[in-house]
Parts: sequence; C-alpha cells; structure tokens
Amino acid sequence: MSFYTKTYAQRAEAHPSPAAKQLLETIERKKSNLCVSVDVTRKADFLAVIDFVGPFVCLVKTHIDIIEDFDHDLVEQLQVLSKKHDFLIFEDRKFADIGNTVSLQYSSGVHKIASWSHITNAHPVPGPSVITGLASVGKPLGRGLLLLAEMSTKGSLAVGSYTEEAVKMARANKDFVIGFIAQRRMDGVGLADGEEDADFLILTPGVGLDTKGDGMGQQYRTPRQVIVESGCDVIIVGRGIYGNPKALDRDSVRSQAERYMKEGWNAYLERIGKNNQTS
Ligand code: S5P
Repeated sequence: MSFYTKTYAQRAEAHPSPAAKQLLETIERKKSNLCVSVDVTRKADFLAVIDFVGPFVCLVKTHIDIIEDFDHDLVEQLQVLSKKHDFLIFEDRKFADIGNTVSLQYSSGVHKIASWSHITNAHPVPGPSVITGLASVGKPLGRGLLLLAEMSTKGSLAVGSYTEEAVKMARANKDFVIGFIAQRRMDGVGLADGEEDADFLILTPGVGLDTKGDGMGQQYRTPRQVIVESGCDVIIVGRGIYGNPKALDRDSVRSQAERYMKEGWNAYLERIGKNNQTS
C-alpha cells in the first residue's frame, strides 16, 4: 500500500518522528489538513487571525521576521493559542546557509525559533550540512524539518535533479527531516533499487479557490488538485483565508478557513476512497 492511500491515522501510528506523528495525529483528531499562513505584520492582527482560524487548522505557519512589534509576549500568546485550539506551529524560515550559521539562526537572536516552533524548513541548496546544523539544535527538542524540494512560484529553479537530490538528502537524514514543501508527492523519487521509501509529509503552498495568481509570481491550485491529483498531505493557505490584512473581518476569516478545511478534508476522503462526509 502506498502512502497515497494510507489514512493519516495509519501513518501517525507508524511514524518514527515525534513531530510528524504529532502533526498527523492533530490532522486526524481535528479532521483538518489545513495549514493557515499568517503573513500579517502587526502583533495584534497576527494573534487575532490565529484565534479566528484556530478551530479549523492543524498547523499555523508563521513568518516571524515580518512582525513589526515582535516581543516575547507574542510567542507566549502564540503558544497559548496553540494549546487552546490544538494546532502545531511551523515557522517558515527557509534556512539556507552553512551549518554553523543556521544553527545560530535557529536557536538564537531575537526570535529563538527552535524554542517555540514545532516545525521549520530549509532550502537544500547548501547541501546536507544545512540539515546537520539545524538537527544539532532541533533534534534534541523533538522538532521536525521540511526541505523545499519544489516551489509554487513561476520560473522556480527547484525542479528536476535539484528536487531529486533534495529527496535523497531527506532520506539520508530521516531522523530529522519529516517531509517537503513541494507541489506533488515525492514517493519513489530518486529511490535506489531495493531501497525502502520513508513516509515523508508533503505540505503544499500555492492554494486558492478564487484566483489563479497574485501578480507577483505566486500560482494557485485548488485543494482537490493538490490533495487528490498531486497526492499532497497538507494545504497551506494564506491570503485566500485572511484576505486584506488592513481590513480583517472575523466572520469572513472564519468562514473562509472553514471552507478551505472542508475542501481539503473532502479531497482527502476522495483520495482514500471514502464518501464525502462533511459537504
Ligand atoms: O513554494 C512556496 C513555498 C512557501 S513556504 N510558495 C509559497 O508561497 N510559500 C509560502 O506560502 C509563502 O512564503 C507564503 O507565506 C505562503 C503562501 O501565501 P498565499 O497568501 O499566497 O497563500
């Protein structure tokens, strides 16, 4: 049985990584494969959006360095919301430097990402040392890493042999790498004869129901295209849910989050061959 047709619960049970297991269990418990990307620049808006979408998500994705009034209290409140609504936190830091530098960027500075973010990500461009550096900080804390094997943007260079090498790098470091930011399933990519594949999670940005792009290179596909046709596991949605950060509206943010959650879950049920239960 391929990972494509396995349930989140089956995969959670068998997964060796604590971070991946926690995410898969959260997805199953909440019946949500939705990750909301909260790319707003004010602390109050950031926390408000997360409180609005909290009931509908398995994961909240942050870009902590875009917050203008960042302080330690923000991290504390984020952690309170994570417990209140039962979601994990993914800091989308896209590390891409030598091992020593990324270990410092991950553990230190103002943000101390490793202390609060269950999952983070890295570009494979520096080679395996980027994983070694991050693992030296994150592994003892039970954190998980995603590699950017592909990108959603027009003209992305993360294709072909670059993507294949990223998957091989992940397989060689599966005690810390739990999956990929990618546009499709990576099962079997670059797999050597006789080698067994690992259960990598595929988290996929570039998801939107109402538009095809943003005029700045972003490209959107629907949850069904992403989950059923491309076999990805988690949809990442930002502006499709919170809209214009200058005009946040609680009811609209909540109803969009619920809409994407249902679309994502129904697509998953279709993929594993179960009837739609939530439409
Ligand atoms: O290939 C990628 C990888 C990422 S992590 N394409 C992306 O768009 N992202 C991130 O997903 C991006 O940094 C942003 O935070 C989010 C997409 O936001 P949206 O508003 O376009 O849905």
